[in-house]
Amino acid sequence: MKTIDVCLSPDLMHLYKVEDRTVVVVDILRATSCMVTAFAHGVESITPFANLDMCREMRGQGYITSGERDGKMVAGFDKGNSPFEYMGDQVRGMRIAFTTTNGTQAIEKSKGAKEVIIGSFLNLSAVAKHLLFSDNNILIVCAGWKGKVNLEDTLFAGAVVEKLKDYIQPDCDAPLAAQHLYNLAKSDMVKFMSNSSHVKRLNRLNVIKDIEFCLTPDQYKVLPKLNGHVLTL
Ligand code: 3SL
Repeated sequence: MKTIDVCLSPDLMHLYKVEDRTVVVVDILRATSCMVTAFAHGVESITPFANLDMCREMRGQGYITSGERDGKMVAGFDKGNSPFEYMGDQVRGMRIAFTTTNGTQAIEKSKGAKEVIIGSFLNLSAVAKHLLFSDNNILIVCAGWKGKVNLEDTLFAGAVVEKLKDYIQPDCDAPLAAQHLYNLAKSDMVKFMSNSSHVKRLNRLNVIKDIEFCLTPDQYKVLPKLNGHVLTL
């Protein structure tokens, strides 16, 4: 039986061997939710950057620049980090250079994996289906917040474990903890999340509708994958 593990913070990546695994990178609030939304609305590619200045340099090269630092849109960038900025025809056919406080850092640390895919509640079933039919062992990498563990990414990891529980073997206790947490939260994830640190942070920035949307499962069927340094479908 293939195995699943959950890396609860990118700062713990040194504990995991990724060469033989499919890595699912998740940053529910809000980087990977934005990426999934953008692909569902026809974006051509997203190039993730850990470094802000490298991302900014792409602006004159046929890319739109997107992302945030500490939740706020970067001055001079074209777009911020709300999924509602990546809907409709506003991104169709575009190439996006994207940098965020945690999400794109987690992608950077996952390079070197056999396969890197992008997960969110918005494409939860597409992620689970892909993992089910792949032979690779699985590692879910939670973006967290500046090295600290967060609830929302852990809940997503738990949702994947719950969906695949009859077909996978947990590698340690993190998948089991995440699964228990998800089962406690699943009947009302918005309520469960109301005291979480990032929800409080985002509430201060007035983005309540982003939180509700990002916690809604299965809005889209797309599955972004990393090819070299670029995310495509
Ligand atoms: O850290 C990230 O990658 C972001 O998703 C954080 S925020 O939701 O935009 O604050």
